[in-house]
Amino acid sequence: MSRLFSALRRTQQISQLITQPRILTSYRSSVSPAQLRPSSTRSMATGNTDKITDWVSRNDKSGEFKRQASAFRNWISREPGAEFPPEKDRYHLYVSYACPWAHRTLITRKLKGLEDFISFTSVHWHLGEKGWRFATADEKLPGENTTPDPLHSDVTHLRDIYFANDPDYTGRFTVPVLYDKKTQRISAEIIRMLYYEFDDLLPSNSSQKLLDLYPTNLRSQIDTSNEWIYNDVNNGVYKSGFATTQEAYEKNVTTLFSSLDKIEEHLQNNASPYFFGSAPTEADVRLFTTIVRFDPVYVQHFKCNIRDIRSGYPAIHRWLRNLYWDIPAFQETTEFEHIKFHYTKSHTQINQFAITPVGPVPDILPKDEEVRAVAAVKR
Ligand SMILES: N[C@@H](CCC(=O)N[C@@H](CS)C(=O)NCC(=O)O)C(=O)O
Repeated sequence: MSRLFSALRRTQQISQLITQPRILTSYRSSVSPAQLRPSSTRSMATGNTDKITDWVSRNDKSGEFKRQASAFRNWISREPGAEFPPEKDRYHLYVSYACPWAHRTLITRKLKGLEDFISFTSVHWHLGEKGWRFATADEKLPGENTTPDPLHSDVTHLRDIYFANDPDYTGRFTVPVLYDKKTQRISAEIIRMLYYEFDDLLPSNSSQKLLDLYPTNLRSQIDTSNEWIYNDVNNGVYKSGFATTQEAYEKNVTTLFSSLDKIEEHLQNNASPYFFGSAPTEADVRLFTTIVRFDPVYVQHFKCNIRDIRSGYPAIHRWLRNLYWDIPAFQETTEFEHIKFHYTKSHTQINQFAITPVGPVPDILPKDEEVRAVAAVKR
């Protein structure tokens, strides 16, 4: 298995080299925590001259949001002699409960039973001028571990961790980040490392160890669906919502809904509660974090309102609720207050007065309840 995995990684790295030529040259040696610079000494909001709300570059006439590729892709590996071996208490995840990409890492960590091996902190839901900040000691926010940075008492913002890793970093300061306490290096390429690399530390035959989120027989289907689901759905909601021209918005919102139609059809014909096969896989994890945010946020905030999930997509709605209500890793990592407040109160270029809409109520429906129109048809 591990040989297969490293072959897979090599293929991945090669494709990354083709699509993201900058990333492998951006590694820099680590800086000691003592060299962490307080964020107040930096004047810029993103490590470059962009404002935090400049999601679409001001020079980009297309009006389209283009998500930055992760810059740091260090890899935990159980291969002998690996630079980043799996070890208990060595790695710390920095996440935001609001962010779908970070949410994937929390779900995977729980599904794989890695709670005792990898610690985590969630930042405050507000993304301000200096990026993500940690909650202060007297702020009581919902969600486990929404606290000051437990590793560096002088650090107030996530960007300080980025600058410690690379003082010349010029990108955005995104979550999730996996931090190596031993070398102070970071990685933003996370979920797949958690699938197998820690397996030797897990009790043999535990259900978490046996859970294979990327099974060999489903890999090509998962990879193919990842490609269009990432572009059209996971990122499609952002491309719709951050568009700064009518054309860019309409192009992306129609693509998003054609892809949701395609997913609906796939799930309608699916006897299992999971996207592929008879157990959860990466495909469920990756799609869930977008769909669970869809009705509470994306419909109104990102103008993804051709349909909503609860009244327009019965098969997606069923799939979503099965994961949320039946598998604790999905429910226990979903924090609706972080999700709703983050988008509506941070994106002031979209929502000037930072008012958070009250509905829909509830954030997610119980399995045996439907919106009135759907219930009326069923009766
Ligand atoms: N590197 C991630 C993307 C992560 C990402 O874009 N995170 C967003 C939140 S959902 C973030 O932290 N944004 C802060 C910023 O851009 O300033 C990936 O592609 O896997």
